Amino acid sequence: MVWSLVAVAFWVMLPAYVPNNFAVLAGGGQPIDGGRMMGDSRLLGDGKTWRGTAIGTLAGFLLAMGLNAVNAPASAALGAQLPDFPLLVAVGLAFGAMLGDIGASFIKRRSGRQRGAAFPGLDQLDFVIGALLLAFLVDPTWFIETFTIGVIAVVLVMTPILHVTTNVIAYGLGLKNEPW
Ligand code: CTP
Ligand code: K
Ligand code: MG
Repeated sequence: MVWSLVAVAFWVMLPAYVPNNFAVLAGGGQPIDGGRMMGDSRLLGDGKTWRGTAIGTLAGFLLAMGLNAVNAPASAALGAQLPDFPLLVAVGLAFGAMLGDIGASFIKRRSGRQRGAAFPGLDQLDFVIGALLLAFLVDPTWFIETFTIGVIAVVLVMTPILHVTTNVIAYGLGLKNEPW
């Protein structure tokens, strides 16, 4: 029971987990805010780029399509009925994750935090909020069937743990400037 909740939660969030990691790998180029300021701070900052956002979204979408292709054997192997990703949901989860991260940068700049500064709590869950919100907006029926209270509870506990772990690894490998 708990195992199948964990399996479903991890599976369903994978297309929202990978965009940020791919954005880190792909980042660079034109910032989304084009250098614009709001008051004394940048609107978003140099850490949110068009390229990172586009490649991150594409990676999450393609991963969802890949997961759909292996759903049956994976469900059998894990002993859980894993969800399929409708096209719009796949886009919603991936792009929503990027939007959540961008929204967090907006909030960080308004609260005087420079690019790269940590905002514990927000850093770990911004992309989850964005992904869930956009998935709900594009397909409420799928969302309500898939994101039961149990799945959401597991996602909220599991995500910060995974996020901290992957970022520490990315920092250790020299891919990221800060371990958060
Ligand atoms: N990145 C990107 N585009 C995005 C998100 C991330 O290009 N939409 C890249 C940037 O190179 C960024 C790196 O991934 O510096 C790390 O992402 P993140 O930690 O989210 O950004 P920060 O640089 O920490 O900036 P912020 O303080 O605004 O979160
Ligand atoms: K971030
Ligand atoms: Mg950061």
